[in-house]
Amino acid sequence: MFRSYLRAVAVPFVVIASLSLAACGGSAAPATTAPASGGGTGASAAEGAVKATLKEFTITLAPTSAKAGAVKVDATNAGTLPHELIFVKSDLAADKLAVKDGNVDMNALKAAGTIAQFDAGKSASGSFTLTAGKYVVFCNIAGHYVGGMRTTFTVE
Ligand SMILES: [Cu+2]
Repeated sequence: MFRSYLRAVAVPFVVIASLSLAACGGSAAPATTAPASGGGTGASAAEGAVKATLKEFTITLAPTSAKAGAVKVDATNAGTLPHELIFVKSDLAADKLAVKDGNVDMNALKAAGTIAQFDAGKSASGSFTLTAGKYVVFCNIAGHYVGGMRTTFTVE
Protein backbone atom coordinates (compact mmCIF):
# COMPACT_ATOMS: atom_id res chain seq x y z
CA MET A 1 0.00 0.00 0.00
CA PHE A 2 2.75 2.49 0.95
CA ARG A 3 5.00 1.44 -1.93
CA SER A 4 2.35 1.85 -4.54
CA TYR A 5 1.60 5.33 -3.20
CA LEU A 6 5.25 6.31 -3.57
CA ARG A 7 5.44 5.07 -7.11
CA ALA A 8 2.26 6.84 -8.03
CA VAL A 9 3.66 10.19 -6.85
CA ALA A 10 7.28 9.75 -7.86
CA VAL A 11 6.84 8.70 -11.46
CA PRO A 12 4.88 11.70 -12.65
CA PHE A 13 7.34 14.01 -10.86
CA VAL A 14 10.34 12.50 -12.68
CA VAL A 15 8.60 12.73 -16.03
CA ILE A 16 7.70 16.37 -15.50
CA ALA A 17 11.20 17.23 -14.30
CA SER A 18 12.90 15.66 -17.30
CA LEU A 19 10.44 17.35 -19.66
CA SER A 20 11.19 20.76 -18.27
CA LEU A 21 14.93 20.07 -18.40
CA ALA A 22 14.62 19.15 -22.05
CA ALA A 23 12.67 22.33 -22.70
CA CYS A 24 15.41 24.38 -21.07
CA GLY A 25 18.18 22.71 -23.03
CA GLY A 26 16.22 23.06 -26.22
CA SER A 27 15.91 26.81 -26.09
CA ALA A 28 18.56 27.98 -28.49
CA ALA A 29 20.54 31.12 -27.80
CA PRO A 30 19.46 33.93 -30.10
CA ALA A 31 21.56 33.90 -33.25
CA THR A 32 24.09 36.67 -33.15
CA THR A 33 23.95 38.75 -36.29
CA ALA A 34 27.42 39.86 -37.25
CA PRO A 35 27.35 43.47 -38.39
CA ALA A 36 28.02 43.80 -42.08
CA SER A 37 31.64 44.75 -42.27
CA GLY A 38 32.65 47.98 -43.92
CA GLY A 39 34.59 46.03 -46.46
CA GLY A 40 37.28 48.55 -47.21
CA THR A 41 36.76 51.63 -49.29
CA GLY A 42 33.65 50.40 -51.03
CA ALA A 43 32.62 51.73 -54.39
CA SER A 44 35.23 54.01 -55.82
CA ALA A 45 34.45 57.33 -57.42
CA ALA A 46 33.87 57.47 -61.13
CA GLU A 47 37.05 56.80 -63.03
CA GLY A 48 39.08 59.93 -63.57
CA ALA A 49 36.98 62.00 -61.22
CA VAL A 50 38.63 64.46 -58.90
CA LYS A 51 37.33 64.28 -55.35
CA ALA A 52 37.04 67.65 -53.61
CA THR A 53 36.40 67.90 -49.89
CA LEU A 54 35.33 71.32 -48.63
CA LYS A 55 35.17 72.49 -45.05
CA GLU A 56 35.99 75.48 -42.89
CA PHE A 57 38.36 76.55 -44.24
CA THR A 58 40.18 74.12 -46.47
CA ILE A 59 39.81 72.51 -49.87
CA THR A 60 41.35 69.08 -50.40
CA LEU A 61 41.59 67.68 -53.91
CA ALA A 62 42.43 64.07 -54.71
CA PRO A 63 44.19 63.70 -56.99
CA THR A 64 45.66 67.18 -57.46
CA SER A 65 46.13 66.82 -61.20
CA ALA A 66 44.33 65.51 -64.26
CA LYS A 67 44.79 65.03 -67.97
CA ALA A 68 43.62 67.85 -70.20
CA GLY A 69 40.08 67.46 -71.44
CA ALA A 70 36.90 66.65 -69.59
CA VAL A 71 37.50 66.64 -65.86
CA LYS A 72 34.73 65.56 -63.53
CA VAL A 73 34.83 66.98 -60.03
CA ASP A 74 32.84 65.36 -57.23
CA ALA A 75 32.66 67.79 -54.32
CA THR A 76 31.57 66.97 -50.79
CA ASN A 77 30.75 69.64 -48.26
CA ALA A 78 32.16 68.17 -45.04
CA GLY A 79 31.81 71.45 -43.18
CA THR A 80 29.02 73.30 -41.43
CA LEU A 81 28.51 76.19 -43.85
CA PRO A 82 27.54 76.35 -47.52
CA HIS A 83 30.53 76.32 -49.89
CA GLU A 84 31.24 76.61 -53.59
CA LEU A 85 34.14 75.60 -55.79
CA ILE A 86 35.73 77.71 -58.52
CA PHE A 87 38.58 76.74 -60.87
CA VAL A 88 40.55 79.64 -62.35
CA LYS A 89 43.52 79.15 -64.66
CA SER A 90 46.45 80.93 -63.04
CA ASP A 91 50.16 80.48 -62.46
CA LEU A 92 49.88 82.33 -59.15
CA ALA A 93 50.25 80.63 -55.79
CA ALA A 94 46.92 79.67 -54.24
CA ASP A 95 47.00 82.64 -51.84
CA LYS A 96 48.08 85.27 -54.36
CA LEU A 97 44.85 86.03 -56.22
CA ALA A 98 43.75 89.67 -56.03
CA VAL A 99 41.32 90.19 -53.17
CA LYS A 100 38.74 92.96 -53.01
CA ASP A 101 36.37 93.46 -50.07
CA GLY A 102 37.36 90.12 -48.60
CA ASN A 103 36.71 88.07 -51.74
CA VAL A 104 38.69 87.10 -54.80
CA ASP A 105 38.14 89.86 -57.35
CA MET A 106 36.57 87.95 -60.24
CA ASN A 107 36.53 90.98 -62.56
CA ALA A 108 39.93 90.14 -64.03
CA LEU A 109 39.45 86.38 -63.84
CA LYS A 110 37.54 83.86 -65.89
CA ALA A 111 36.26 80.75 -64.14
CA ALA A 112 37.21 77.58 -66.00
CA GLY A 113 34.70 75.67 -63.92
CA THR A 114 32.30 76.38 -61.09
CA ILE A 115 30.28 74.25 -58.73
CA ALA A 116 27.67 76.60 -57.34
CA GLN A 117 27.20 77.00 -53.60
CA PHE A 118 25.79 73.92 -51.90
CA ASP A 119 24.87 73.11 -48.33
CA ALA A 120 26.81 71.43 -45.55
CA GLY A 121 26.52 67.65 -45.67
CA LYS A 122 25.66 67.66 -49.38
CA SER A 123 27.57 66.69 -52.49
CA ALA A 124 27.67 68.36 -55.87
CA SER A 125 29.59 67.70 -59.04
CA GLY A 126 30.59 69.38 -62.24
CA SER A 127 32.30 68.43 -65.48
CA PHE A 128 34.72 70.97 -66.88
CA THR A 129 36.82 71.07 -70.00
CA LEU A 130 40.23 72.06 -68.75
CA THR A 131 43.28 72.87 -70.87
CA ALA A 132 46.82 72.14 -69.73
CA GLY A 133 48.17 74.51 -67.13
CA LYS A 134 47.97 75.49 -63.51
CA TYR A 135 44.77 76.35 -61.72
CA VAL A 136 43.85 77.97 -58.45
CA VAL A 137 40.78 76.37 -56.88
CA PHE A 138 38.87 78.23 -54.23
CA CYS A 139 35.59 79.07 -52.53
CA ASN A 140 34.55 82.68 -52.97
CA ILE A 141 31.82 82.95 -50.39
CA ALA A 142 32.53 85.99 -48.21
CA GLY A 143 35.80 85.52 -46.34
CA HIS A 144 36.29 81.86 -47.25
CA TYR A 145 39.18 82.34 -49.69
CA VAL A 146 40.99 84.60 -47.24
CA GLY A 147 40.20 82.10 -44.49
CA GLY A 148 42.04 79.34 -46.33
CA MET A 149 39.63 77.77 -48.81
CA ARG A 150 42.12 77.70 -51.69
CA THR A 151 44.46 75.23 -53.31
CA THR A 152 46.10 74.52 -56.63
CA PHE A 153 45.40 72.01 -59.36
CA THR A 154 47.47 71.00 -62.37
CA VAL A 155 46.20 69.89 -65.76
CA GLU A 156 48.76 68.06 -67.90
CU1 LIG B 1 33.43 78.25 -48.56
